[in-house]
Amino acid sequence: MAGRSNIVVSEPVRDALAAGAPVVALESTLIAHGLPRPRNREVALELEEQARERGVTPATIAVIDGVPRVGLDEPDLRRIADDANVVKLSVRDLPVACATGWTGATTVAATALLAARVGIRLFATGGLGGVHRGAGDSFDESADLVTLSTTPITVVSAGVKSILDIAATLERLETLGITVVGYRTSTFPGFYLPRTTYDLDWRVSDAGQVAAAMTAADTLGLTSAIVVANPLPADQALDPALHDRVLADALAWAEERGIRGKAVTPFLLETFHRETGGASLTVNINAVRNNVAVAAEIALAWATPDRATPDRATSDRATPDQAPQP
Ligand code: PSU
Ligand code: MN
Repeated sequence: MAGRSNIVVSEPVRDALAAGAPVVALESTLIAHGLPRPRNREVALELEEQARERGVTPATIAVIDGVPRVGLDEPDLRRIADDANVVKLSVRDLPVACATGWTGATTVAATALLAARVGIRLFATGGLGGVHRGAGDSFDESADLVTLSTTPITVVSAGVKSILDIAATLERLETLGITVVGYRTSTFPGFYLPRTTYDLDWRVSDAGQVAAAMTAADTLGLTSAIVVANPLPADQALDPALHDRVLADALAWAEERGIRGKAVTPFLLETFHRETGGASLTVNINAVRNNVAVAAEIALAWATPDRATPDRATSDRATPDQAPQP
């Protein structure tokens, strides 16, 4: 089986990386287990197209027949979207999937790891995994967090979904040394809703500032991720009353049915899509699209040879959000 676990980089992605051209990684669990078929396949293709239209090479990542692939061709992308046997792979699953020739979709954790291994610096997703409600008893915290603490990649997400314990997730991001910046916001976004009640320490006003922070992180020798929290525009949000009702039901049903482990997140997402009559699905897709747009902007800024350095960015500094002075 030697060689099975070598990461295979598609030709367009390899060429872009070799040329220093902008590349954005895309995850496949969101396609296989986060969105319903057949809409998921259209979204997978649309997201790639959206990156290309901006002059950025998309690299959707998955494990196909035991081979970790960075950049999927269309048949593989379709397979990830259409095939109900595609499993959900976090980092700890990768060795076994590779050894046994399995096909699976990669979570934020596994996608970030594979992307960083081949030198990709930008990654767009929907929402990160995080600390689940009741984690004090269940210990259910996504491996996304711990992987991002040791993976040098910039992840654009619309925050985390309210299915999680948002406050605990933010605390863990802090403990794990993961940099978090609000993209044109000082408030952590709530995925379906543009804002939560949680303030962020840092806000950035453009893609160049994120690229400058990446440069600074490299200079400092940091090997942790930067999370760019990118809120959905207010007019695209889910109705808050509908959101609250469905959230309460979804959490109660997960508990009643004893849903555990890696099944929890897909169960909650599917329940949301069904119980909102598809409204949460539209919001979800819009959020991912927004994140691809911002990740593409940052990738372009990062690939520009004269990108802002931390020194040169001083005229337009990222602003620490300070408590009002007495
Ligand atoms: N959160 C979402 N949508 C998703 C996921 C998370 O809003 O599709 C997916 C991502 O792939 C993420 C994974 O990495 O679920 C986290 O799963 P778990 O909670 O089992 O670690
Ligand atoms: Mn979990």
